[in-house]
Amino acid sequence: MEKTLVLIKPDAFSKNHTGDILKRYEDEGFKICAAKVMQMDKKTAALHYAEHREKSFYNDLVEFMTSAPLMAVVLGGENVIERVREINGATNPEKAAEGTIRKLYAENGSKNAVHASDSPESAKREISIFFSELEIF
Ligand code: 3AN
Repeated sequence: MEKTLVLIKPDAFSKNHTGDILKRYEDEGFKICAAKVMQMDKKTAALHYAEHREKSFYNDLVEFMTSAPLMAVVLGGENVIERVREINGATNPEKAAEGTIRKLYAENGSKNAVHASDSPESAKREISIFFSELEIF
């Protein structure tokens, strides 16, 4: 079964949107294979966002992602990587399609409610940052 990493980011998590967001994925038929509430440390955030290290928004992004608890989730299902990114919507909520999670819950292009892996390679790498094999069902 294909798997992807989703982070319900500190903005959505602190506003109690987690249940609604998970329901959305479950309603699409995806399985929750692993989940944990945690607060990312700087080292984990740096690993997770390594590809963005040179970007202008990198420091603010790490600051935000480590500022408060979030929920890390592994979702499984057919074509889950591509489908979850469609359900999440565009990075900038102003450009996100109606009914997408970011259209509903994102504050802006940074505090944008959810993260989801963008390729099989990213999914494998990102899942291993947050979960051990034994924690994934
Ligand atoms: P996505 O999460 O839609 O795949 P990426 O991978 O381009 O977007 O960016 C990773 C994260 O970096 C985004 N989820 C968002 O929090 C932040 N980000 C991306 N672009 C910007 C931007 N222009 N300004 C501020 N934060 C940004």
